Amino acid sequence: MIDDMLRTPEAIRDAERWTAHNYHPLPVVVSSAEGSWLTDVDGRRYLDCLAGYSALNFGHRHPTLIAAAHAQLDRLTLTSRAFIHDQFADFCRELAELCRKDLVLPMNTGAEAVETGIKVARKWGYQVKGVAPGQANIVVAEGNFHGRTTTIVSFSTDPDARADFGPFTPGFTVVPYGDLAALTAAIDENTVAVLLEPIQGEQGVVVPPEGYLPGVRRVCTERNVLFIADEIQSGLGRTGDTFACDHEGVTPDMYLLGKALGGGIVPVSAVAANADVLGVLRPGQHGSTFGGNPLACAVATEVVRLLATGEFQRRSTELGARLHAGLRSLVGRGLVAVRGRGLWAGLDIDPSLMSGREACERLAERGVLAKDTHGATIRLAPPLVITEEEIDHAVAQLAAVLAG
Ligand code: IF1
Repeated sequence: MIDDMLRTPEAIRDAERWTAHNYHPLPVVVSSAEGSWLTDVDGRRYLDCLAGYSALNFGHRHPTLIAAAHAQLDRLTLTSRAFIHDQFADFCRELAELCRKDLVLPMNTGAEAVETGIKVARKWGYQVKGVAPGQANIVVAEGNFHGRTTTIVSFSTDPDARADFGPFTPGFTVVPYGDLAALTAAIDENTVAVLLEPIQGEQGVVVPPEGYLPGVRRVCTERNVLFIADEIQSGLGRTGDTFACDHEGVTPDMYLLGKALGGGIVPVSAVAANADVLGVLRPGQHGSTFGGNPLACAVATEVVRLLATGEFQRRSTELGARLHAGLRSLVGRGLVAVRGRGLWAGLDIDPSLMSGREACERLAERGVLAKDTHGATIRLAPPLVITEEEIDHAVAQLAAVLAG
């Protein structure tokens, strides 16, 4: 009886009727949210342990970010890059300073930042490194996830991401993730860049061996190859540092940023690099209608200022230690392995118990939202505003799900 009265089933049917089925969402219809908590159309509350795949690092509707959005909405929202606006310089300067780089190129989605990085690396290769025209190659990793455009899936190793989307963009060499020898061997005279996630998110929060990223940095310097770090999911406080590369003191030639840069309010992405790299671009060679728009800049500038305090990096480190301690206590009690750093974890569930999807469905029934990646692996990435009590609650619900 109560189920007949719930609005959720009707809202799900309506959504499914009018959209392409490129997702298989959990049967949850969210209507409002604040901090780490979501409320569905029937008033049920859920603890958000996905945080928009790390786009909600500061929680839902962080008051400082919402206030910046409201103020800008009442002043100016879009100019295109045909003109300059009064939010632009502050955003680019403060993000460049956070990245310790000379320049920033603002875009909108993560994939656009990745595509921008690929184009800039190729142009740098031809104009600065002297690679033969049309011969540039970029080394990437097995298990990579960098977005969904045709060029990006051209170097994906996920059959579902590639099937029937060809023909593909050439110029990419795939090597095993974490294997420095294989990466070094793959670099030749036409290699312009190495593109890596410092921690592979979609692959299941896979942390590379200690020393791998410093090794990549060293090899790229020695071979005059750009090290491009895709920090779109791993960056901006998620792992306990501003950037995941910071953990081993590695500075890439190019940061690719997105997701949380927009504060969970507007899509904001960016490429940050020094002038000898981003300086290869001239007017008319690259751009975007919405890239660096006033609303995006107003919100993202406040995001950069929140990160500049170090508060969210400290929270991710301290609360992440609590999360990982709780998760490790479940190894052998339904979990096979736990990976990750800070408030970011990949969990391998004993596949004989249930799939990752089933675990997420059962967690949702218990008021905790998470997302499976592949098979029996789920990822936990709560907002960095989560509390100790909420972490303990999430771990307790997971333990109950695993215990059946
Ligand atoms: C979906 C995955 C995560 C990313 C990294 C670039 C991008 C992403 C490291 C592109 C985006 C999103 C895409 C979204 C779900 C989510 C995802 F499951 F797809 F793989 F997080 F792991 N680099 N990841 O993680 O950024 O263009 O989406 O802004 O496509 O379902 P975007």
